[in-house]
Amino acid sequence: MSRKNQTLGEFIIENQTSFKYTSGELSRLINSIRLAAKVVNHEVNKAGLVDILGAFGDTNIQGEDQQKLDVYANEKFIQTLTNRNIVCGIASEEEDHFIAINSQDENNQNKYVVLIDPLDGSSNIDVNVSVGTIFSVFRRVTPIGTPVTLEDFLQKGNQQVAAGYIIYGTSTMLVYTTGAGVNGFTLNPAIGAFYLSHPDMQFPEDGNIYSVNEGNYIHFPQGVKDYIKYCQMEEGNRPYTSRYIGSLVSDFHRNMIKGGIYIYPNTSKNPTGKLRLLYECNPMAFIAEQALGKASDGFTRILDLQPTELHQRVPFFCGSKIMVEEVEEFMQKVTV
Ligand code: AHM
Ligand code: MG
Repeated sequence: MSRKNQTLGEFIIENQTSFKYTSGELSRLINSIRLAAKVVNHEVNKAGLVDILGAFGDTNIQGEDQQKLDVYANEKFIQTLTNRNIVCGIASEEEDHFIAINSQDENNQNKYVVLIDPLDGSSNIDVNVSVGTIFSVFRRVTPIGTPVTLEDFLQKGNQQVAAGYIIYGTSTMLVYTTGAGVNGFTLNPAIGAFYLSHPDMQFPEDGNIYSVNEGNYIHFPQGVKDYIKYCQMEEGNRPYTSRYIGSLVSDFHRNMIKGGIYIYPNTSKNPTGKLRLLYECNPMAFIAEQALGKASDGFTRILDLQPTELHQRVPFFCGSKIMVEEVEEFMQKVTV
């Protein structure tokens, strides 16, 4: 059972046997993510001190500016997972295509693929606001010892074996699940160790925080417009409080602790939404459900969506169970 003040290393060892496919491989994978997180954390923390800010002059497949730290974080996570020979494939929000690892080596017996958003919310770096890393882990579906294919990455979210995020905030935390609840670990920077600070994290069943970029209101579907008016109405525990950082990991983390809902709907500008199913929505949905919350695209459970492409975007409604169910009702009432 989990104990406060346990280090992440101890926790991983202690809980390894409770994982149904126990072979140590997943534990090594989480360990590598822990290591890369510390390296990226070091760099993120000194972002204000060194001349590392500003656009890299490159754009990713979605046509967005990449910041230098995005590139750095992307490299560090890929390098760590590749060098330690732990996974057979990686897909990253910052890479156009998935990466097959040791695909020529038929002795490569690794069975996991990782999908990662190395530095989410990176437009916040320049203004000293929290950013995060999000990761998602699947068992490959193609035979072990053969090169991975797209099929290994386009699995439904309900097949995830682990997912987590790192939040580079006032403290740096690593929060993850392997399908048996959600645990949060806080980095003690003096020692360089993550300690179990938030065992068995759970969303309050209901909440009073709504997090949405209301500046896009005019472009929202009618169901979301109606829901926002409902949030602002004086009745029961309403009006709710509006809190929006614009950094998914931070908004999600706050809402999981305090009770709330995060919304990024489809808009007339982004008809399929902004967030990526594979790198952002699936892992956050898995964590949300493991923390007794809910995640939906307004109509369907996120984890039941069949991905069709690596960089697919979906509308995202995620948070306290009752709040997500309420917004789904509003979405389903209107079809426009
Ligand atoms: P990114 O992957 O380009 O960083 O974008 C994802 C981020 C989320 O962290 C955040 O919730 C959202 O985009 C904010 O978008 P907007 O500025 O449109 O409100
Ligand atoms: Mg992102």
